[in-house]
Amino acid sequence: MFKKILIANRGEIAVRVIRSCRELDIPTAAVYSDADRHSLHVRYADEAYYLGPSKASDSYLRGDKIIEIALECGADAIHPGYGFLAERADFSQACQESGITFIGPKPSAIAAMGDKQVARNTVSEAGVPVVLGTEGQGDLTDEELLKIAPEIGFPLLIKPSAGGGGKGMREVRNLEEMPGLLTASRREAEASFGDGNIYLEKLIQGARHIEIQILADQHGNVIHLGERECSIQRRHQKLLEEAPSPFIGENQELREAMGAVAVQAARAVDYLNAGTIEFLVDEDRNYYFLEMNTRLQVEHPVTEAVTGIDIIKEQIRIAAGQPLRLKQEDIVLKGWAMECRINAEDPFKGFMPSTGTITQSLLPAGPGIRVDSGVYSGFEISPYYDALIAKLIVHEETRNETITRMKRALEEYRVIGVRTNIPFHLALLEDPEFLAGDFDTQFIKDDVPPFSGGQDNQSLPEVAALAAVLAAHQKTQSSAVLIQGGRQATSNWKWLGRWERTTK
Ligand code: MV4
Repeated sequence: MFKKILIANRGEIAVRVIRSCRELDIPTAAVYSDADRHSLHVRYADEAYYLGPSKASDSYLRGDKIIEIALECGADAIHPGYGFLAERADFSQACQESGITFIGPKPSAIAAMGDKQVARNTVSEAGVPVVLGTEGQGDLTDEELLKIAPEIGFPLLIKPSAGGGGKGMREVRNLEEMPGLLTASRREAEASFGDGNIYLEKLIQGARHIEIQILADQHGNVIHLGERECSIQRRHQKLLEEAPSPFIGENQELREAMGAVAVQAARAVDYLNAGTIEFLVDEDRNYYFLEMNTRLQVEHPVTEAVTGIDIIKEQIRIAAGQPLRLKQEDIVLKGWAMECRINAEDPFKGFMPSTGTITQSLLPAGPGIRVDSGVYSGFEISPYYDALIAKLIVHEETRNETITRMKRALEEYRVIGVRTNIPFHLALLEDPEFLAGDFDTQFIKDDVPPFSGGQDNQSLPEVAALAAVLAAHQKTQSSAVLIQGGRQATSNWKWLGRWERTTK
């Protein structure tokens, strides 16, 4: 086993990794930037080393400096978490060359899946279904793409090879508008990724985003841990995830088929460690490989809840060369889990980031509740990193019971000092279509009130219902903010309780 693990990340995920290391009795080293001097991951780790200024490019993206620190402090492994250096083949390579174990896949697998065209070709050759498009044709010019487009058919999507996360993607409805969209997509891809290559795919309408968690060890064992439903997104940012998917539900046959295909896709790139295969699933239950995330994912806890597996411990054991102790038939899904991402942002103002000091953070608790938080009362949220401050994960027997428990937990949750998206989640959990499990990736339409900001829309009945929930919660939050000042912090609870009893 490793002598010491350096965690090349920050926030809730760094804390999460430290917890698993503790339970495995492995000492931890944290790294931090100026803005993170007082962060939770720095407090929880056995040692902490300063990286540099707050900007990610001067701190958490400094792979050279991180490897230097690891060598100096005697860490023999690095856990990258998600984001930052997690999917950089060159960083995985540099670790290897320095004699440090990168807790993740090999550089070759990261690179193969990082190029979306290479990924499509590779998995498609291994028999994995992909959406009809330009696979197997290499990088094409605009002239060639315009010629192929009618064969694929409209509407279609232009996607950047180096993409992911929807950046540079363009929807094309007809040949006439295509030349301009090709230019725009290439320009955005070049600016975002330094790679202007693009390819085409037929647009799948009304699709869900369902992903399969994979574990692969160094002894040729590859298993899957079932699916996660990730269709609830806004501008390609996931907001709520659940396991299992209500679309798959009791359909064990579909789950096993998608799981087997995900294992095939992982094997096609000689995958190692934890990874996720993303699928688009259409209304007729056809599923298509979208991309593979060669890292631990934000939403991994919902899979942990329904499988009972600590995915990070498994990652560490795999990286240390241990064989998986679980076989596919040992994986049994139990109950239902849901995760709400708690972001410091204002859902009433176009989800604008909200920064400042969290004067009070009161976490929900009780049966089936898990909060993975990177903040605490007194913590200052800086504008340098993403808005995720915590993940609220709930586990219960059925989907309905999970939703009831999640609503209870969200109502218990108090964050004072910054705005959060808790009211958004409360409203979502009242939505009839969400409750029925009837939604796709277009479900959150941010051009529609009440989340569009500003416009008056109270005349629409469904929007009025949403707005009522929001208003109630917003009032409790603003009253809490009103009374936050000075030394009165301890009386906030009482005050709030009294306020709620008299006004609700
Ligand atoms: C698609 C698609 C429909 N058809 N590809 C968005 C991000 C990138 N990973 C791929 N994405 C999509 N690719 C075809 N052929 C719809 C999306 C998509 C989407 C996918 C997953 C989750 C949320 C999404 C939101 C909008 C569009």
